[in-house]
This record gives sequence, C-alpha cells and structure tokens, in this order.
Amino acid sequence: MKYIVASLLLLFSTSAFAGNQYLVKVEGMSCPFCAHGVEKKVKEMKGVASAEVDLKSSIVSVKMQDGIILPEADIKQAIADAGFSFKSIETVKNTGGDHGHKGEKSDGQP
Ligand SMILES: [Cu+2]
Repeated sequence: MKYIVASLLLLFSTSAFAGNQYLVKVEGMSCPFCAHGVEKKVKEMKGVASAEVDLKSSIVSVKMQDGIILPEADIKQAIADAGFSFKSIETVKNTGGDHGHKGEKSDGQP
C-alpha cells in the first residue's frame, strides 16, 4: 500500500512539471491597459493556466495547463487580436532544481 501511495505521489509531481511555461515578447505595450488587454486575450486561449504581463520588459509569461503545449501560431494570433505585435517566444525550462529534490529536504515539514 505504501508503495502505491509513493508511486502515485511520484506520478503527481511528474505531471506537475508538464505545465509548460513560456516567455512571450510583445511589442507595443506601453501602459497597464495594454498589458491588461494582452493578458485577457492570452488567458482566453485554450490550455492557458495563467498569463502575466511584465510591462517593463514587455514580456508575457504564460503558464500552460499540465501537458499542454502552446503553439506559436496561436499565441501570435492572440497577441495580434489584442492589437500588438508578437516578437519572440521562449520556453522556460523547468529544471526542477529547487522543487524536484524529493526526500532531500522538506522545509521543516516532518
Ligand atoms: Cu496602453
């Protein structure tokens, strides 16, 4: 029984890593209203878990639901629909560095 729980936990944490994250560079966002518009459009996309705009760097960070890949054409379209131009997209590699160390340390939890 213990074995099953352990492997379930393992499965669970592995699938959590499947939530792909992207940094999308957008041209033309100059105020929070622009940012909001882009954010809204991106969030309307299928499979998007969250979207957050950093105005300073003009980067929208998009988190996808588990296992969903963000097609470049789709994000381009969403940005265009919001009235801005897509510049580039970068996949954030989830190295698992701080989060992936199972059983090593658990932040004071017993
Ligand atoms: Cu604006």
